[in-house]
Amino acid sequence: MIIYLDGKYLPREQAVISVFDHGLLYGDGVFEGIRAYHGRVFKLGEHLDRLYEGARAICLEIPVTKDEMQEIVLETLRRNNLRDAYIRLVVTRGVGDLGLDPLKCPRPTVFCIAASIKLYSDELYKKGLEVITVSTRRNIPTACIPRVKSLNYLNNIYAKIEANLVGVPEAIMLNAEGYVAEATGDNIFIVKKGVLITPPTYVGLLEGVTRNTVMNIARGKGIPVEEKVFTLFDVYTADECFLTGTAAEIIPTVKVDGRIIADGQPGVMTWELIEAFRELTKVDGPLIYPGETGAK
Ligand code: PXG
Repeated sequence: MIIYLDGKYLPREQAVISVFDHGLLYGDGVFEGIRAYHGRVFKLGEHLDRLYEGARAICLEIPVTKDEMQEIVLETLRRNNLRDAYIRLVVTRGVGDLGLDPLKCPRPTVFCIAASIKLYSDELYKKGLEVITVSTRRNIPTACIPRVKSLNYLNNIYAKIEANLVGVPEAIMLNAEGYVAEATGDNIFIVKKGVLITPPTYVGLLEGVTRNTVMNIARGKGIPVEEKVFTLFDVYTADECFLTGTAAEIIPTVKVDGRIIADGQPGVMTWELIEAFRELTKVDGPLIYPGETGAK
């Protein structure tokens, strides 16, 4: 495995960073999880936009341009001979002293890992997921800003631990007011009377690239889409429910807090969106190996 780290492509054993890196000491930094499908990097522009916006919000100046970063992602994939992959792109505040002041960190650390991916099983997509709501609330937008995909994931990890403890793979998190926000690493959608509904970003959530893609696909199909605040009541009484994220793509959710959603089967609209999403992964994004046509 070859990893990009601060200007170099290094074997895995040599791709190491300092114990004084503030990404490690304080979770000070931003990251992206990106997928490559069929020799193309899906929604790469959208992921890079989010990375650079998050960096700007935390006053972190990324030492490479967006174009250079795109090339870093593509070259890391090429060096690892990958066409289908999960890509982790990370920019930390860099090495500083033991104080938390970011001004003491002269140079951000940039690294990119490309690996093959572990997925939810095909069976889980057919059967649908069981999730619970957890007591850990999503970060309030006036504290650790949920729209920044920062290295501070402890709050979501608390939620994941609660899910692990009862043996379900994901957890729904509410915001401080009790409105549905998202899952620990996925956004949430419900379908009610033919309308596709997801919480607006001001509820306090990450504006997922998959979330936006799904809303665009739905609008293109003439499905009414609403960004609307809702509660667990709306989830329990939904006609369909699913989660979206780069890793999970679109995963039907059929049981929430022990309540069976509708008839307990993945919904018709959910499947329609999954199929359209999978088609889009064949044609969207820059080619990793120029001259190829993408989908085999
Ligand atoms: N909400 C949160 C809190 C996330 O971390 C998403 C939504 C979905 O966003 P995208 O852009 O991927 O549609 C995420 C992203 C994992 C893992 O291993 C998942 C994320 C981040 C880090 C790890 O499951 N999800």
